[in-house]
Amino acid sequence: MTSNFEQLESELQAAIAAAGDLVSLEDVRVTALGKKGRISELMKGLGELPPEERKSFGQAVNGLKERVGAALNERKDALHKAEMTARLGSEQSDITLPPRPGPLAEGRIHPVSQVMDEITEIFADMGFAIAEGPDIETDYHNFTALNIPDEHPARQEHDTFYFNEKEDGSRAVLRTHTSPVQIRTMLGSKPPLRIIAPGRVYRCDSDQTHTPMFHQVEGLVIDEVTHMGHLKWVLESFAKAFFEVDEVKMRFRASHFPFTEPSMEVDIGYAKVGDEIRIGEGDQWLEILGCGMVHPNVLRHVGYDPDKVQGFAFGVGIDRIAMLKYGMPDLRAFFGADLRWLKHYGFGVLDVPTLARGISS
Ligand code: 2U9
Repeated sequence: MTSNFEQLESELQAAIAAAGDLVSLEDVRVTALGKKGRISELMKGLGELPPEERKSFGQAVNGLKERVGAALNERKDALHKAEMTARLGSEQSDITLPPRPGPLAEGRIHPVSQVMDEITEIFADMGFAIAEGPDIETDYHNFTALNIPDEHPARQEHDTFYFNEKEDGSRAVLRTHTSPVQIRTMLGSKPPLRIIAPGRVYRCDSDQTHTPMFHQVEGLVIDEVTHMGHLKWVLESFAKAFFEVDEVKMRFRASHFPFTEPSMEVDIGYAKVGDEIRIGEGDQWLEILGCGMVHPNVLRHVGYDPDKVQGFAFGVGIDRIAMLKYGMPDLRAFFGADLRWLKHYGFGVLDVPTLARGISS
């Protein structure tokens, strides 16, 4: 009996060692341990043995089963490993290659989104937080809190889209500027504040340079010491970073807005060379934004004490500076959903603007 067992064991061990892949190893397992396998068959003879031999026979079969099982597992692990090593050797990938162009490569980022990302990147680098608010506003947040009371001419100048009157006589509006976002932020927090509010705004106006929906980014800084020198530095740094030039000429012209005092409109110097506009050189002027020191009445409306805190604000038309920077002549094309236009002026999805890489490359 013992030699039969030894014979069977060495046969099975040899078959296990000879199995060159997982499929042949499985065949060996079935031959040895399957329901009708050679070791299982041995067990069936147990009942025919005299009772005194059954115990040692059973122990011998179980020992054989265990050793063959362990050898099978060991061989299985070794084959797995070999298979994996072979795959890793044959399926090499070069992780330095650029991503394969898939459907994403076909898509384009709209120039307005790109310019918004560029602007937020520049101001985030200067320590500004991004604030957001609703497109549908109350009359209070859009006008009254900004020192534009009822009957103020600015209400007409803004060409407001009004909603129907509610039962209590109030009327919601589509925000005409992003300034209500700053009002909401001030109402909800204490100074110091340093925020920008990018987003959509709406005015009932439509021609070659105006669309009923357009985009703005406004900024607001409030603390105890901020003055016009800071305002000029921030705007100059912004203009240099945005137009990607080392020097920029800026001109601050006195203006009037109800929410700032004093108020200014800001022009940057440019030269026209052929059809091209070169920012930072030449002696022509282009208006790019409005700004000023926040009006004390605005501070009072949000519960700030104008004798303790002050600050500056500015507003930039995103669509307009996008046209300037990327040479897009017609504002209406921005919202025409023409794929050929988007292919021409749009940006690759992976070209995320960062200051480190160059804001628009
Ligand atoms: C608060 C206080 C003051 C935001 C400002 C301007 C000047 C401005 C225009 C630029 C181009 C609008 O899109 S545009 O036509 N904006 O000239 N905006 S100061 O002043 C604020 C905002 C919020 C609480």
